[in-house]
Amino acid sequence: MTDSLETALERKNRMQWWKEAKFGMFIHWGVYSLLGQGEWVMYFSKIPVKEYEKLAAEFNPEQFDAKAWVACAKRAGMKYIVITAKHHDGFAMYHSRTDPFNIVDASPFGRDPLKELSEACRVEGIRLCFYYSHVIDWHDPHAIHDTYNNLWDYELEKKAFFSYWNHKAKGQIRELLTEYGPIGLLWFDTSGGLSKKESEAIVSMIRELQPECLINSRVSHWPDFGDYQSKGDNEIPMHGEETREWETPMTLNQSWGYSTKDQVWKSADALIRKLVHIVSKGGNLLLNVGPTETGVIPAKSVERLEEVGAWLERNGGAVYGTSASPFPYELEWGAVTVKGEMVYLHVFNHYWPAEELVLNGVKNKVKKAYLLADGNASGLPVEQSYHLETDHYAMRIRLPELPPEDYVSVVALEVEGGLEVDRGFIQQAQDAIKLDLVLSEITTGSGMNEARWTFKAASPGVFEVVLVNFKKSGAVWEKEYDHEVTVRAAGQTAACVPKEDVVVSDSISCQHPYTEVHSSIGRIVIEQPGTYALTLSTKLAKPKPNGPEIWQAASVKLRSVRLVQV
Ligand code: JFZ
Repeated sequence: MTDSLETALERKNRMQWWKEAKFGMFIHWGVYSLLGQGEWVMYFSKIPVKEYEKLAAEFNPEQFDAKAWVACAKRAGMKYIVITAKHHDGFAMYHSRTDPFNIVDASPFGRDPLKELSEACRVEGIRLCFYYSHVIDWHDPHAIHDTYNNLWDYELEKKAFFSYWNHKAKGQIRELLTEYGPIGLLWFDTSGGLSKKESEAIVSMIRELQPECLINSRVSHWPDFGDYQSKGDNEIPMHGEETREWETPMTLNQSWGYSTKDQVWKSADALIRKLVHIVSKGGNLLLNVGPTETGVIPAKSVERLEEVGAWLERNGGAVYGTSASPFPYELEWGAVTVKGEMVYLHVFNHYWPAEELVLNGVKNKVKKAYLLADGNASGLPVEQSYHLETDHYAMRIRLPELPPEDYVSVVALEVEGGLEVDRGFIQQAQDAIKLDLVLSEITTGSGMNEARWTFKAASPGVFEVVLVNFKKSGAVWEKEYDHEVTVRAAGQTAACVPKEDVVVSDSISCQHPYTEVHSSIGRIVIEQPGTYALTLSTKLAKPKPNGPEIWQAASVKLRSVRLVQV
């Protein structure tokens, strides 16, 4: 049965465990770990298949311990594991009878690590899932991708796609779904060039073999196929960018497969902030480890995962099983998650306010506020008010002088009837007015597009108009911003050719290979509190394209306009 035939309820039920889980472990592990240069080494170094097979014959990860890996994931607070069953190099990390290029038949290891992981996951109640590179395969002479093929051993003209597709690809997917117990999800990848018909064939086979197994968007032809969207690597979407379930696949450093050189590790602080930020936007975090050639998860990865897990041990109730923040913008001081009548304010410690936290737009009564760390004991004073003339709901929560937690401290609110907020773009106290592009009304013109928002200013004053872009490493800024950008609001105009005025080093929603860049467009004065329109004219105000990848791979991505009170 293909996806088009099933009901929304069937899909919702299948997704339930994944939506509640929020946090999973990604594992990139293979023969490439021997070289310590990441999982694309065969492609970048054009290693001939015969040479790569000799490398496989040296692969003997004798320190591999499935129970230890599952225990690491569990201590980290992760609820599922997605491991590379076969990456682009074509080497199967399990005993495949479809193709002899696998860890049992083509390496001295002789064991089936996925079988051992399957048992360890079953015992610990962790869902086992598989990554499978279904289109790219640099070992097989007939695999064809629209961009990344092994043309140093093989000639494109001599490739016969279906002899790969109907044998190795479909055969191995069948093996993974019939020999390793219940599989939580199949994580397909880089499907460029796969036809809709063949994508549907894979989906039908999966639904037939394991109807409960989830499928990610990279099976291809999303959103016609797939249960949820895998964003681009390390990509966190803007508010409102996703209308379906989604996840951010994220590296702990900047590599997926084991890399001896890459020591650019995200701190535990950054990881916990990014986790709650992603969950507050309604997504899952799939956080990666790249085990070594001996089968060990790098110590720096384990250290960070243990810190994240310790925090989740105390604060997981504000993460697992929660829903997204109803505010349609990021909050400078942290993130909001919701579960029934409970609202969790995840305050980043470096924004812990001197006296009180202000959160505007909460319409209903807060029955009780307390620090999650103290349990129901602390009882924090809450003041709520409504200002008729500006239709503005204000709330102030008095906090202790110091945050109780490491990195992120959670303020729990019990809200009568569940949280209701002003869903407009309102001014938060310590915060800029943030207008995400995907929540604007975009009219496309000949080249220049126009994005339009309405926002509510509570406190008049002078506002810096700031453009927020994510710039991909290697992108040429001037090539994208080769034109004047115009912002109009409150009867005033600010215009300039945007420059890379500020590069934000610790952005909450931007990761390698992008950096967050702020550009000042000028200033506007808001004389009176009230509701205003803002229009932004620029070539980069493009409506979200249909194919997810195009959006994710843009060299400069316009994210939002911010009005920062000066
Ligand atoms: C792919 C793989 O090529 C890579 O080795 C790793 O497994 C990663 C998780 O997935 O890389 C991608 C695929 C898609 C995007 C970016 C990197 N994208 O859509 O932006």
